[in-house]
Amino acid sequence: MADTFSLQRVLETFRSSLTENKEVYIKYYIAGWKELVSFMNSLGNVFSFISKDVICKIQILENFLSGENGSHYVTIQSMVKYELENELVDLTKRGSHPESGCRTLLRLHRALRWLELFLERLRTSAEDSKTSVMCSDAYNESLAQHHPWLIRKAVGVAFCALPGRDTFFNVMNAGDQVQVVALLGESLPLISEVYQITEDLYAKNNLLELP
Ligand code: 1Q0
Repeated sequence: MADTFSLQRVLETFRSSLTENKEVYIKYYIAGWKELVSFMNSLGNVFSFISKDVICKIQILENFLSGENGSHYVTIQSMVKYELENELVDLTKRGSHPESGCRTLLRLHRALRWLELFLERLRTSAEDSKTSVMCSDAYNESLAQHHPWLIRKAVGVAFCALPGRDTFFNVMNAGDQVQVVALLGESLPLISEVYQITEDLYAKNNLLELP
């Protein structure tokens, strides 16, 4: 992973995450999140409680991937099948498998919806739009529904520390604003596709509310 964030690289990792028959490689899904974390870290310490949580979840999934049962964790589809068949998921309340791959990935999956909503707002925003408003609107429509009051408050505080729209466009390292908007237009369908495939898989297996 290079030091400077680039939207292009995020796009490439999410593109690589789709297999020919539309399964999702966990390795690349995680790589996409790592890029986003490196971006978030560059925004300052206010965001470290968020990036710590994401890093922790990435680590759990990486441990599965490099562990003795790693071959079952190649795609999200194979992970779901393996963990369900072997009763490795706490389905209704936390018990003997509090950190299953399925519940861990679900948290990132919900956050991917936030990212999709936020980037779509950014793509279509006017020059004077506020990133904090775009971020919190996207958050309230997605992740907030899964977070308790205290976290929602802390997240609200962090949003106030977000840099402005121009800075966001610059750090994406994808050229001028017209080029960034074009690249966002190219990235979003991919992110949506990865999101939707995961969403359908989790819905089909009744996994959308894992504790
Ligand atoms: C750039 C601004 C970042 C704004 C992030 C918005 C989402 C905030 C949510 C943060 C909650 C973190 C605190 C911990 C919560 C956990 O309790 C919760 C549930 O886990 P668990 O184990 O207790 O059941 N965890 C989560 O819900 C996971 C949350 C992950 C949030 C990931 C946000 C990652 C953002 C990355 C930077 C995106 C930059 C976008 C623009 C870049 C251009 C492509």
